[in-house]
Amino acid sequence: MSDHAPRAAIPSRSALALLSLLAVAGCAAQAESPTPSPTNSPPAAAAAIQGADFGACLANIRRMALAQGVSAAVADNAFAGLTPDPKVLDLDGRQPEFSLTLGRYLGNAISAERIAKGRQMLARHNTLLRAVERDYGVQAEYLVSFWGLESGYGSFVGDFSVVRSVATLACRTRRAGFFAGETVQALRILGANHLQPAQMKGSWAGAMGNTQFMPSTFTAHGVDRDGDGRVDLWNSLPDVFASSANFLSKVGWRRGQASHEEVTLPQGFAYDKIDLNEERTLREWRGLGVRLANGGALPDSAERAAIALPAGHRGPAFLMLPNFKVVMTWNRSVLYAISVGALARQIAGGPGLIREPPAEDQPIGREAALDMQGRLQRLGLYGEEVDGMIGPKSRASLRAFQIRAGLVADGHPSAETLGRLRAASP
Ligand SMILES: [Ca+2]
Repeated sequence: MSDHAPRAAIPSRSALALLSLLAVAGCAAQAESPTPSPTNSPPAAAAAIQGADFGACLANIRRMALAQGVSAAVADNAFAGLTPDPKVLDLDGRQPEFSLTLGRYLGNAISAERIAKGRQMLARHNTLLRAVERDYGVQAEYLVSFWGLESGYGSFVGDFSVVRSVATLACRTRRAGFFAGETVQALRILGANHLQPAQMKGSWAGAMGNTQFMPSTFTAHGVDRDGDGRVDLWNSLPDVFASSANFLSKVGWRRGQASHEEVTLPQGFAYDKIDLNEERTLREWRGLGVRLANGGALPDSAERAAIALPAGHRGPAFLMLPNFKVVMTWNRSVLYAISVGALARQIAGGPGLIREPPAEDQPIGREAALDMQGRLQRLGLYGEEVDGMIGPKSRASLRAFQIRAGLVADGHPSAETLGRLRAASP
């Protein structure tokens, strides 16, 4: 996942977070063309923050922090002897080489063990979870699901110094503006919650605690549920669940609703009606022959939703309900959002996927994506930049090719479609 504000969490280097990082490409493949990151500062703005050296950069951030009410004592204590962290820069420089398929992503995110532990946690913390659910309207199983996906129920929360990580990223990368802001927020957290910098641990990119909140999400949405006078996302489960629920409720969570439903599409379905931005009412989808995957009818409702086919027409189809978009505010990856809903459902005792992703689905690497775009371009079907990122324009071009070749026009770069494309455009 890339650093889209206002996302709650960005990747730690824990196993799942690595998965989430890899999902950036998956996200781009499923969702939208890679959005220009709002965190890339224009060069002049970055230079103004970064100054001549690390010390000058910290002095600039200190000035910003003091203007936002951080005390000089807190800033000086946090910045004393601070040096850039080379490990953070190394991890930041690594780019994902391929996007994960739905099958691989879900296999990594939702193990039998994670479901079992989630059910245990739901039972163990039931009173607290139900009280938070009552107050914020976010179902307990979703709170547990986010917790499981973000930190393995608190088992991996990151061991990097958050202040050092975000200051390093502010002072040594192109995302100076975003991470300078995160550094200021990290200092505010230290001051408001009476923490020592060494106690504030997180992922290499500054995501903290059981919820893996970035500092700005922490200050905007953190809740002191247990009433001890500080927000503690590392050790207090009341604070953890209430903060997650508060974030989700503020970005529009609809009380009691699921984030997605698995559906089936009828024979001969016009797959070109499907894209992440192609919303129709449930009534219209019902009229087009879409049914719940368990065989039930879709409700005759004016609620609008799009359908996702993250593994193409041979894989499962998902009706993305309004709460799906809320989950994508937390993390802008379609595969992450599907995982949150699928894990929540199973934690609550519901079924897994009814239709499994096709086993032969292969991840598309950057090289293969470049190759695909080049071939579509030579066929006159693709007029955009050949950039190795599969977004809506690439999918639309691939659909045009599939229609021409008599294939199902799902826009999915399956092995079959890519094989036909290679034959058609040597
Ligand atoms: Ca507290």
